[in-house]
Amino acid sequence: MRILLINDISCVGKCSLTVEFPLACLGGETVDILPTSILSTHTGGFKGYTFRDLSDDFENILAHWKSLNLSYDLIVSGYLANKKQIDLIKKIVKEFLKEDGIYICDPSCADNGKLYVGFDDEFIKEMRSLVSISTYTVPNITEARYLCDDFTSPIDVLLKKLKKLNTNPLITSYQEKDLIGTAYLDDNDQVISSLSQSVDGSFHGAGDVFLGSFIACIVKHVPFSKAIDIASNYSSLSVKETFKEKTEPRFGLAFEKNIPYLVEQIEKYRQ
Ligand code: PXL
Repeated sequence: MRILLINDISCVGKCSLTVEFPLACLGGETVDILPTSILSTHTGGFKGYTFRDLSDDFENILAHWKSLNLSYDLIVSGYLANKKQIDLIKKIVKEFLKEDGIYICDPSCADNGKLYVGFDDEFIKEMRSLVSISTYTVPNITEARYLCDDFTSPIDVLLKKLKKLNTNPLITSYQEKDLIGTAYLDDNDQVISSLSQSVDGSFHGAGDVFLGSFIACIVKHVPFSKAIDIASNYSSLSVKETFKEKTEPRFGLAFEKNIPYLVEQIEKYRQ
C-alpha cells in the first residue's frame, strides 16, 4: 500500500507533516510526502515566521513521479499555500489516486472561530469544490461552519450539510458541555460522537494528531468507528500530556509520549 500526504512543513510547532507523517507510518505502509510550503513555524501564535510557497516545484515533482509510474491507495491533503494549489490537488487526485483509492481532504484553514492568516471567503469557496471530490473530509468545527456558511446550527445539521457536498464528514474539536472529540453520521444519518473530557485552553495541532493516528488505524484495517475512537482518545491523551508538561500550546501537542498506547490499540483492533 502506498500513501501520499500533501501538507506543509512547519519546522517548529508540531503540526501538519511533522506530526502526520510519523503517525501515518505506524500503519506500517509506505508514506510519501508532498510539501505545499515550508514555514519556520506555523502561523498560529508566532510572529515573524518565514513562508516559502512550493507550488512552483509541483510540476517537476509530479512529472518525475509520473516517470516512476507512482500511484496511491490513499491521498490526504491538508494545509495549502494558496488558492491555486486547490486545482493542483484535484489534478494529483485525478492522476495519482488508484481507481478504488481513498482521498481524505482536511480543509485546513481555520480554528477557534477564525480563519488562519492568509485565508478568505474565496479560498473557502474553492475548498468546497475540493471537499466535494473527497471520500472523507475532516474539518474541525470552525472549518465545518465556514464550509457550510452556517455559524449557528447544531452538529447534526452541519454534518448533513457537509454530506450534501458528496463526502463523508468527520467533524473534529466538537465540544459538548465539558467534553470534546469527533462527530460523524452513521448509515442512518444519526450523529455518533466520540468524546473525552476537555482541557482548558486551545491546543495547536490537535487536528493533525487526530488525522495521523486515524490514517494509521485505517491502513491497519481497524473498523471505522473504532478507528475514530482510538484517534480521538489518542488526541485527547496528547492534549492532557501537553497540559501536564506545561509546554506552551503554540509549540504543539506532546504526541510522542503516548505512541506506545496508540500502537497497542491499533494492534488490538486491526483486522
Ligand atoms: O495545523 C494547522 C496548521 C497547519 N499549517 C500551518 C498553520 C496551521 C495553523 O495555524 O499555520 C502553516
